[in-house]
Amino acid sequence: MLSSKLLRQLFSGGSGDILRSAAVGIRHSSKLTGNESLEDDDPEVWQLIKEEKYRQRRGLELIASENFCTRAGLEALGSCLNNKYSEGYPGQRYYGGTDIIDKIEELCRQRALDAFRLKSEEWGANVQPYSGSPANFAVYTGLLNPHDRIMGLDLPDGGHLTHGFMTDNKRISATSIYFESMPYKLNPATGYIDYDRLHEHARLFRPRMIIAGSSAYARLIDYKKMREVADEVKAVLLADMAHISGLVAADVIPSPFDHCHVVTTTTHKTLRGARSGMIFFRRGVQSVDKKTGKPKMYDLEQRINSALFPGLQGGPHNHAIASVAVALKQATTPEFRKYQEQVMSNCRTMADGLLKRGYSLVSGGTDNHLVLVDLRPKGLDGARVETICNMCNITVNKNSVPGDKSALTPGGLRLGTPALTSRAFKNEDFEYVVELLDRACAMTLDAKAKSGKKLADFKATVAGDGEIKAKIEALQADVNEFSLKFPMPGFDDH
Ligand code: DSN
Repeated sequence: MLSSKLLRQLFSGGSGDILRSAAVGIRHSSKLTGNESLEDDDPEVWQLIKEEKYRQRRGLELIASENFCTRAGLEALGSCLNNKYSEGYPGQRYYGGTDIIDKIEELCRQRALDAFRLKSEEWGANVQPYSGSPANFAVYTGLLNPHDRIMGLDLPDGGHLTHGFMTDNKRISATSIYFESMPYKLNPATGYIDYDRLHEHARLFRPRMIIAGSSAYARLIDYKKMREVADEVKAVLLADMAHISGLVAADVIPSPFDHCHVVTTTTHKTLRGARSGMIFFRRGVQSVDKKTGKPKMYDLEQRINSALFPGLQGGPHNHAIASVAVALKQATTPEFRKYQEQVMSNCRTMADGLLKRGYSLVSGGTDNHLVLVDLRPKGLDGARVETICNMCNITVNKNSVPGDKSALTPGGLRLGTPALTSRAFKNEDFEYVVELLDRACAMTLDAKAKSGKKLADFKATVAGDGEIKAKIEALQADVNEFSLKFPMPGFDDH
C-alpha cells in the first residue's frame, strides 16, 4: 500500500486523475477499522477539502452571509455527536441513550437566551432547525393555516426567498405555494423600506403574519413601526434576523426581541457558528383582559415546537447543536463585541471607499455589515463583475437592485465584511480591498466593451483575450499575496 507520505507527495506535485484514482483504489482494498484519518482513508476527498481551504485562504471573501467558523466550533461539528438519533425534545425523546444529548440541547437553549439577553420567563428557544429556511417554514406551519396571508420584503428589494417569494409566472418559494404572499418594497427614491406603503397595503391585504428581515438590506429595520402595523391588523410579527444575529448578540444594533413575537435566525453568518438555525418565541403573559383581569398566555411555544418536530424535521443534528452552543458562548464575550464593532466599522470604510470612487450604493450607505452596490450607473452589472472577481479570487455575489428586470444579470453587487473581519482585516485593509475591487470593475468594463451583448459572449471574450487574461492574472496575484498574509480561523489545513 502507498504510504500517506507518498500520497501527499503525489498530490502536492499536482498529479493527475490517474494517480489519484490509483491511490484511492489501493486504499479501498485494505481493511477499514474506522480509525483512519480522512487523509489516509480518502485522499481524494481530503485533497478537495485542502483545495477549498486554500481557496478560502488565498481569496477575499466578501459574501455578506459567509463567515469562518472557529476551530472550537468545527471540533464540535466533527465529533461523535453526529452519531446519535434523538427525535423529540430534552426529557421527551423517542430513542434511548439521550441523557447527554439532552444536556447539550438544554445548554444550547440556555446559551441562546443568554446570548440575546432574554429571560426564560419571557422567551423560549428551539435550537433544532437544520437551517434558516426550515426554521421559517416551521414558524409558518405552526402559526398559520394553509393559504393564510403573509407579507415580507420582496426578494428583488433585499428580502429572502422564504418570505413568500413568487413571480408573475411562478410561485417560486414553497412559502408562496402554501401561503398567500404579498411583498412590501423599498422606496425607490431612498432605498429604505417604505413603511407607509407597507402600512397601507397591510390594511388592505390583512396578513396574518408580517416578516421583518432581509438578505440584502444595508439599513436597520424599524421593528417598532412594524409592530404597530402588525398590531393594527392583528398579525404576528416575525423577525428573521439571520444576517444580523451576530450584531444583535453583540448589542451593536437594535434588537428585534424588543418588538417581535417570534424571531428566527441562522447561526453561521454574523453569529459565526456552525451551519444551523434557531427559533425564538415569546412565552408568558400575552395580555390581560381589562374587564376580568384574566391573563391571556402566549401559545407560540407548543405550536412552533410541534411544527418543527414531528411536523417537518426528523432527528436533530446534535453535532450542529453543540457547535452552535460553542458559538453562542463566544458571542457573550467582549472580544465578540469588538469583532462586531469592527465588522461595522470596516463596512463603513468599504462604503466610503466605494462612494469616493464614484460607485452608487442603494440607500446611499450602510448601517450594518453589508453594502449593496448599484453598478448600473457605471455601465456594469452584477453578473459580469462577479465573473471577473471570481477569476481574481475575490468572492462576491451578484444581487438585484430596485428596478432590476433580470435575476441572472442583475445590476447590483452585495458585499459584506463579516468573513474578512474574522481574518483580522482592519479599516486600512478594507481601503485596499476597495482598490482591488475597483480594478476588477475597470477590467469588467474593458472586457464588456470588447464583447457582444450576451453574458455568454462576455465570458467567451474574457476566456480568449490575452490582454484581459494577463490583467486578471496580475490582479489575482495581488489578491493572493495580500490575503495569504492574514490569519484564518479553523484548522490549519482543512
Ligand atoms: N443564502 C443566504 C444569503 O446569502 O443571504 C440567505 O439564505
